[in-house]
Amino acid sequence: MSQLSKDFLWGGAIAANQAEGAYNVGGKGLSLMDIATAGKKGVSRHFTDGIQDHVYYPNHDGVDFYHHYQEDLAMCQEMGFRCFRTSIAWSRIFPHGDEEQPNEEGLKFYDDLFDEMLKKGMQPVVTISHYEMPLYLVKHYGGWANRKLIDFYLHYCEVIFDRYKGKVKYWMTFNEINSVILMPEIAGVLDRSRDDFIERSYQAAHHQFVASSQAVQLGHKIDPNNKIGCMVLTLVQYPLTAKPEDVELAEKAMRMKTFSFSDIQVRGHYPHYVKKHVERLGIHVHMEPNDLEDLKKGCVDFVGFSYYSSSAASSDPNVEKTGGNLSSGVKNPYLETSEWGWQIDAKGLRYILNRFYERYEIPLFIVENGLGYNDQINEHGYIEDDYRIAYLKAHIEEMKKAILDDGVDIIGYTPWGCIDLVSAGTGQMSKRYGFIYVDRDDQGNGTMKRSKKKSFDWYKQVIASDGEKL
Ligand code: BGP
Repeated sequence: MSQLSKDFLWGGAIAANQAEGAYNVGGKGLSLMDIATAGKKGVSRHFTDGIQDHVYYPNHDGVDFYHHYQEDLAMCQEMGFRCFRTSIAWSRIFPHGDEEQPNEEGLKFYDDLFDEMLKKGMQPVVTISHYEMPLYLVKHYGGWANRKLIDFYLHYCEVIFDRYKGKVKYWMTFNEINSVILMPEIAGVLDRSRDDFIERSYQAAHHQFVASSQAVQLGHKIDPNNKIGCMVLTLVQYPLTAKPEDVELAEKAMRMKTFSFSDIQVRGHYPHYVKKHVERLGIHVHMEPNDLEDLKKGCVDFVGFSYYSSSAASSDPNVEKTGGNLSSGVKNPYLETSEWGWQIDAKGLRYILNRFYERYEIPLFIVENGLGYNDQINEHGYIEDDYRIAYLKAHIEEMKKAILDDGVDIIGYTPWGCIDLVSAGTGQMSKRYGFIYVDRDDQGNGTMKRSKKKSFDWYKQVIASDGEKL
């Protein structure tokens, strides 16, 4: 038997700032991402102070999910989605982030969106903050380095937990929480030239951990049915050779870049190796008396994570480095590489699923996985994305082995960018992930018309057969 259970949550994932567009509609304030995705470098470019009039920002329009969601969800329903992952744009609910009263128009938008999902048989899976903190909090408070952010975030959480009670059950507190250290700008910690940049980044991380643990407690109090997870970017690294130094380096990278974040959120305390690391950095992270108690009380219910690629670790400084999602590993000669230099490794998914599960023994949720590709339309106006089908098929096969052969408990699978959207890393449309094509290019031309790629019908049969027909 190679079918998965009927309640396995097959679906897809997007994020507000990369899909919704309508960046200044409905009372929405500016978010940090509204000034960060212009040009070719996406989130890694320098953050400007505000909108530059002469620059085109692809995510200001996104794929206009804000106005197209009914049509988009109808297509997802046709594929048989049982869940749909998106995020709430914090700045739609609190345009500045520090207000007392929420913006009713923003709340109403997500009410309608979640109602539409439920009507179409999809469980909403909601990321509370997917890189989209209000810009005002960055400019006036210094982002997450400021402790006040905990209260603002908690107030936001309280409002949305109350409002969407009974509609949303699955939540994640911060998208790829490791980005707070790997790319602190995403948490509003700016200015790398300052001496205290690293200290502020670790302080910001501590604040996010405390905020997440308080949000978990609050979410459970408001609705005991809520399932609240962390969301970690998995940076799988293998030793390049069997040389003990390489093994040691790979293990260290796994610990520091991936497990340190999930360890804190799942186990509720700072692990010994993180304490040592902070000590070695010679920085001081300020903690309030109840912080450690909060971490303990606010352990997450599941581990949500993204997985795209893996890399290798080598003690040889001359070995070629590889690209990847905030990865700093070296090239693995046994793997193929995507157009953007991300190494493709389906077996790495089974590996990380097993590592997580043996470590924590709580349910896992694969909330991002997929292949970014510059799709070309053929002479019949169709996209034959066999490369995407091959990528997803191989990953689903490994996921199935983890479930059926290894006994790992997995809630669901939501491939990233199920509808084409603006890439976070490049800030452009041309790095596409979708089953659904959106007619929009990097310069902002196109009708926004939706159409099915070949992978659309393929994924539909995967879901209809409970993962049997790949
Ligand atoms: C993850 C982010 C997503 C998404 C994805 C793909 O890090 O959570 O927002 O963008 O990576 O990355 P990219 O858009 O750079 O191809």
